[in-house]
Amino acid sequence: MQTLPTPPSGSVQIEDDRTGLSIETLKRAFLDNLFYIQGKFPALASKNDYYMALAYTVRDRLLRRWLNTAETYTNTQARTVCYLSAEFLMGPHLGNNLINLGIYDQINQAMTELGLDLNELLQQEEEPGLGNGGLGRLAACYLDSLATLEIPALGYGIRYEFGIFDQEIRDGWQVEITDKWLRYGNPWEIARPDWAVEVKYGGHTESFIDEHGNYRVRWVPFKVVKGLPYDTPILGYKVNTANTLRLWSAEATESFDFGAFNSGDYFGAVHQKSNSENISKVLYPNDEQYQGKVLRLEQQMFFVSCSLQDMIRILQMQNMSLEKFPEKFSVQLNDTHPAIAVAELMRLLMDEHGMQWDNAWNITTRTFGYTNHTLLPEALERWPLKLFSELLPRHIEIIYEINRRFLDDVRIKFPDDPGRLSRLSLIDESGEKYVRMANLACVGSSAINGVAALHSELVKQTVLKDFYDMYPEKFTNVTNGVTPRRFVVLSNPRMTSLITSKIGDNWIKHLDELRRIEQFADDPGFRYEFRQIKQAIKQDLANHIKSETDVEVDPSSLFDIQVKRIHEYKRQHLNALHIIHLYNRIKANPSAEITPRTFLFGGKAAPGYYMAKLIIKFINSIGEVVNRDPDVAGRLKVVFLKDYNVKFAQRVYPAADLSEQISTAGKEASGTGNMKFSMNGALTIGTLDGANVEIREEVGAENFFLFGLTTEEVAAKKAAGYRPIDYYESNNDLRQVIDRIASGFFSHGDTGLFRPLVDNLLHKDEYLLLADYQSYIDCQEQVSQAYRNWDHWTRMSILNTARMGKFSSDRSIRDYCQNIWKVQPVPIELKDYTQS
Ligand code: OAK
Repeated sequence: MQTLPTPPSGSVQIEDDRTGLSIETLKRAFLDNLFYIQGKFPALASKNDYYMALAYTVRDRLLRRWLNTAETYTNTQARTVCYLSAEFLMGPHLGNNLINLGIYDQINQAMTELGLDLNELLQQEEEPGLGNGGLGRLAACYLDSLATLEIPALGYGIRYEFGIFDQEIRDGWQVEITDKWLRYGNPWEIARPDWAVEVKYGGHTESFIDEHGNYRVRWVPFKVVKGLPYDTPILGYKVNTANTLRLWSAEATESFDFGAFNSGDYFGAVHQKSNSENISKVLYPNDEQYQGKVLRLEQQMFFVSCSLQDMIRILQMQNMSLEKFPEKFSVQLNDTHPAIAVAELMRLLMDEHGMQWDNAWNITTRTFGYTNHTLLPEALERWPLKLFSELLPRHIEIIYEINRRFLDDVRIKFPDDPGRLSRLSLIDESGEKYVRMANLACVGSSAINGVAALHSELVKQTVLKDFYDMYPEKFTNVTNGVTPRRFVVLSNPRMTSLITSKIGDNWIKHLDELRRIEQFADDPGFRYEFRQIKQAIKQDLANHIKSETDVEVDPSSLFDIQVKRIHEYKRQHLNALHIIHLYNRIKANPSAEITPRTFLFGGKAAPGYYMAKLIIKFINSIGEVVNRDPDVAGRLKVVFLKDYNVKFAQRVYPAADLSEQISTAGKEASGTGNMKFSMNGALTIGTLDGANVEIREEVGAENFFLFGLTTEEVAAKKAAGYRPIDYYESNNDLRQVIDRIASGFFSHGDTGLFRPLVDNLLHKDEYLLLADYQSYIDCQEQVSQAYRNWDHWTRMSILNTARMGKFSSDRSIRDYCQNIWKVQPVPIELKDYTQS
């Protein structure tokens, strides 16, 4: 074991300007950072300089907590959660840190006194968009809750140089722009070059017998890449705990390969360097769409190996034996992207640390938990065996051995069942051979969970059924949650103040306490204030829309919002069909009584997903016609807001009246946007899918607009040979809607543009839009009627907010801690270094 020098005693002197919270100190510290870090004086400073100076001022105030936390965890050898995720969609840090530090108001005042506008500075932050959507944002919410609950935790992922692309809309189409989020520097991270590690790829393996007579394997790689950790503090809400998000950046092992350089191969030397650095270059922008690219597998192996090596370093630094690995760490696999960790931990324990198979396997399986985030077959990761073996020759050997032993166990439990064996095998041998990552995750983990009650049941009945038969005890549910700090307190300060004025602020950490505002749902004064706040926020959003798109929307109209990734299963085009239905009604009868609505959409499409991109064009084309038709004026508006991201999400959720959660039943694993909307008082129109089911249970069926087929009905309809054309033929209204699209009405007479969409709906309709159409339209009519009764609508809205306690990510994290991770809080005492 590595012996480390005893650290020098004594403590750091931290100046008051780095910790002090008085307005005067904050102002002085801010100007100091502007001068000494940004190298600017006020007359020359840009908005970004001011943002950076403020960010450093806030970071200084985090550091003592961060270092105290690390010190406490080290001294107590605390059991730690390691959350392995290829994505962390953090969103802007500044506002969140102000909330969690409890200094939002002080900083606001300090900035005002300096003649600056805090809101403008908050808008200046370039958000780290290191994720695609739900899975990455969930990881970010979980880090917030882990810190708030004082649970020792590390988030491990990749420091992509380019995160999710920025979306522009040109002529109604999505255009992707690279996300250069690091271009002005990142004040929140600290590089830790001392803790860099190496990751191997390619080459071959050699076996040998060691000095104890044991069979051992040595891996001779083709290339080695260096992983450099960058740490970001994750502060909990009003606690001293500041955990760490550790993201790995890839570098060449030598910044120049001098061998190649001296032999005259200058190009080869530079090429090798840039090749290595490519590994952490860019986030793959596909959401729930598997792409078998070798660089993606390199990325997965990269962050997994770096992270596991880092855990071993931490264990050794704390003088703990490797045997203690599963007691020291509980490692959660966020979907199958990090599933290679099962084979990599085996390799590290056996090849690098001399452990025998049985012992290594016992440690490995006690360490991991696996969360499944989707049932979509196209998201299932399976690597072509050839590609996998070439890149990871040692891992494939280990996987074969895991498989051999596992299939022996299967044979004992299920004799004479070759079909089952081939379905459970880690290797798919039905045609071209593949390595099945979900199977590896299931065999190598002691717990497997879905992300909502319905989803966890479906996991057991469908994708992982054979594993459920084999290991029923491993399966459990943890319903997703979202952090109320970012998505209520920071996003909706006005509603936060109103609630706090009635019930105090305990609810921010104990969201169940929101129930206490139920008693005010019938109080006319409270209703009035609640509604006024919603109106004011809608006005703000309307101003924003006007400045972004030049479209005027009426803030007293019903704000009907669907923001999420664009995907056929999420059915943004069903929403669009409803808009056309309303439009047709007005055209047929210009004096028809229609509740005025503003339809807002936002979301990115995977760059290679043709149908999703066509749906964006479709929505924009409808908007173009509807927004300028004088017959419709004042009643319908359609806006697609570009570049939906966390920063924008925070503006949108509080402004919604109606939240569209309309996926085909059985397709949306959970959804988390549904929770954010409802917490902010929006009513949901939704199917019985994902967490909608539980949201409806909590808020009450009478406060939720339900429509559509159930999962069982969807399955039955498909099994019976679903024919969408029958719906088209038998429903006049639907036929008129589809015919309008097909006629070229929304495409300047071009009947070809939306043909693929129409043909798909009429002849395939995998996601059953036509089967759910009438139910959706009828339900939307109920929404329109309900919105006419302002008072009752506000009551329902208040009850939605009041009953969302279950969906705090604090509850999810408590569930994980109790049922899966078996980890306890470790409170952090704030040491005052300045006193010693
Ligand atoms: C992305 C890539 C591969 C597999 C799953 C995803 C993903 O983002 N899934 C989403 O995860 C969210 C968090 O659990 C859920 O709320 C969404 O329903 C699910 O689609």
